Amino acid sequence: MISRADRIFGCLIGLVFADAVGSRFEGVDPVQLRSQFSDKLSAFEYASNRGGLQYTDDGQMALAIAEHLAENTTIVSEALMTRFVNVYEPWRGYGRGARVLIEAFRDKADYEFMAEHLFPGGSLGNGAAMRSAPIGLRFMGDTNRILEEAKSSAWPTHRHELGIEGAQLIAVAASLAASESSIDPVMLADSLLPLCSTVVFQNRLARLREVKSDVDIEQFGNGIEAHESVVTALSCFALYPQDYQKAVATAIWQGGDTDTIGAMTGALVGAHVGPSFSTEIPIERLEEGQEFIKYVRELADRLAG
Ligand code: F2R
Ligand code: MG
Ligand code: MG
Repeated sequence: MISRADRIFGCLIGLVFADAVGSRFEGVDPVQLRSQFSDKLSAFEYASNRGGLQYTDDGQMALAIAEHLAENTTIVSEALMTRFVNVYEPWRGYGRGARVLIEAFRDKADYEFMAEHLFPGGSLGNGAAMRSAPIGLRFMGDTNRILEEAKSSAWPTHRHELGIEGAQLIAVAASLAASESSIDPVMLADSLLPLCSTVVFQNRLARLREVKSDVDIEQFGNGIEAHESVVTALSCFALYPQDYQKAVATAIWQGGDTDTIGAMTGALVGAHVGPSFSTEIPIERLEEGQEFIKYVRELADRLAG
């Protein structure tokens, strides 16, 4: 029996490690990536073991959401944005819109107007989805609540329906990952599809049902937009729900937004299997090593409590 705290720790450390490893290849063309390594596991192992491992905006914002939920019973969008501002380290590599909005909020500029109009209809980037998995574990099993909380978590930076729905899908998938004993493409698609209101995600989830091997994943994209990355990560998880290294290596092997597709995939596998995978990968190479792992462990315990 895997405890709730262990699943949260697995989710957070799985997200952060995959983000750090995937960031080594962010923006790389998959053809180029695949010409440099003999297979996906070699690429994963190479990136895991060379240089320092630092998380990017994905990890920074996901940890901020976990902290917010450890201290509050519900997500308050404005308070969450204040937290994003307080932890903001631009060198970690933020999305263009997210950076503008965080700085506008910090500087008391016309943030509300920008959040609505910086992009047509608001941002549909994957920045809300990359950070929403902890919400699924905090409100595990309560789908309506997860949908509502995920929307509140997206709102500070992502107001487009695709940006919000991406966050909702990853959060509900994290809840399923933690509560269901068996995951596969058909069950994941059938569980998520009825919750979707956008045709874009409905179409992609209908196709997720048919995924049988790695070659079927490429159709879902590797881009920075929510609809070009969220179902890609769901597919990697659904194909390898028990195997962290294979799932994350498959995500990174797609090229493009490798840190983010990796982070979403790693969070879901970690929620499903707990932290058992962490003995097989060098998590102590993350950030300041044992101190950081201890911090994430304590955060998971607080969130579970
Ligand atoms: N930004 C990056 N990586 C590139 C730079 C990293 C480099 N290593 C560095 O050091 O600088 N990665 C991170 O950004 C992604 C998440 O982005 P987020 O938070 O969603 O940002 P944003 O700007 O809101 O959306 C991303 C882009 O999507 C396009 N877009 C958004 N809404 C749109 C709309 N309504 N219409 C058309 N396009 C829209 C824009 O190009 C946005 O800039 C993650 O990959 C994270 O790792
Ligand atoms: Mg990133
Ligand atoms: Mg990214």
